[in-house]
Amino acid sequence: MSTPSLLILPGDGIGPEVMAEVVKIIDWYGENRGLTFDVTMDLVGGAAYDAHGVPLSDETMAKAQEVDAVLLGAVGGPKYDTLDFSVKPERGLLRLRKEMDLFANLRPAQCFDALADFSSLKKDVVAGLDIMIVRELTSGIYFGEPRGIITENNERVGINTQRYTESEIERVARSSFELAMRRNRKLCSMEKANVMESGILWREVVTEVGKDYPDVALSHMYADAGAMQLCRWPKQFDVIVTDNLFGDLLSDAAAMLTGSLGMLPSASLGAPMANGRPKAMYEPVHGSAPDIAGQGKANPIACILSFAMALRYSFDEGEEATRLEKAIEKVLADGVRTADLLGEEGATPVSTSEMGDKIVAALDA
Ligand code: GGG
Repeated sequence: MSTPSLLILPGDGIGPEVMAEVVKIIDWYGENRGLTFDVTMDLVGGAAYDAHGVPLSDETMAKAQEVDAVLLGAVGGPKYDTLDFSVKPERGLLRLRKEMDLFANLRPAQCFDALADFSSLKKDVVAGLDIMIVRELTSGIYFGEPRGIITENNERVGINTQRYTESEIERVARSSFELAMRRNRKLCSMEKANVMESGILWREVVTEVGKDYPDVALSHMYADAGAMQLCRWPKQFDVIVTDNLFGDLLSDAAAMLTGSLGMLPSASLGAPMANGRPKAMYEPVHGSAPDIAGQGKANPIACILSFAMALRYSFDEGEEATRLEKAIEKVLADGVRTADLLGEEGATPVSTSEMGDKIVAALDA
């Protein structure tokens, strides 16, 4: 088999810092497990805007379509706040998701034992938590037309449109049922069918797809009630499927059940390529965190866990993914913590790069 190809787009803010730690892990796999990757580094977001005047060049987009997987850090930052929306850093990320057609964004929220005490919730609420949120990623209010800021009756009006076709709902529902079949056969679909037309259609289509999966216990919840239940007793869920916007909000909330937003990885998957593997991009759920960028404070675990997801879903290296997850578990069990995993008066945190080094050392052990 030819060497698997990986396009790395570190992006902005803490993106390059956390990605530097993933590169150490990739090097470790090459040196110790004979697992080498054909790695290309490129620009996305504000970094691409600074270099090329666009948040994602056509050349980079073409590369992303060719490789076996894309690994992205984070995009955005206050420096770009006043730019026209068409060239904002986030548009680079949205273009990748849309043009690669990465419709199923898997966001696992798992609470490592060592962090169960640290979560903002009671230990029995989060200990052993292992849920999967599937966020639809290529449609909904992020992409619906019309959109824009217009002037009407002498005042400006901001417009976004929530729009879902049956086929868009159907394919993400089917992926979620398939996932549920490989897990605990339980799927909860979240929308706002009480107040939104798209929510009514969402519920109808998910119910219809569910008829093909009689072994999966399907439930429906309004997304606001789902947010409350996630905080109250998250272990009632296994797989959650929801739309683009609700998925973004619910997964950030779920991150805090694991201890920190710095712990949540993601895999954005599309249709299978010629080799049978899905088109894929992996990225931490967190953004560019400009407030701590360049200070060595960022937690690289979400980005490293995203690489573990790439090993599992794109490179058929499930055992190596588990090896990496166990190394992270060991480091956390040893009490190693970046600042986000310590309370205000906690012990001294390690830096981003020290956390990466500790994980490499745990892989060595
Ligand atoms: N690593 C994820 C990231 O950089 N997120 C920033 C962002 O622009 N997110 C848009 C969204 O997913 O809603």
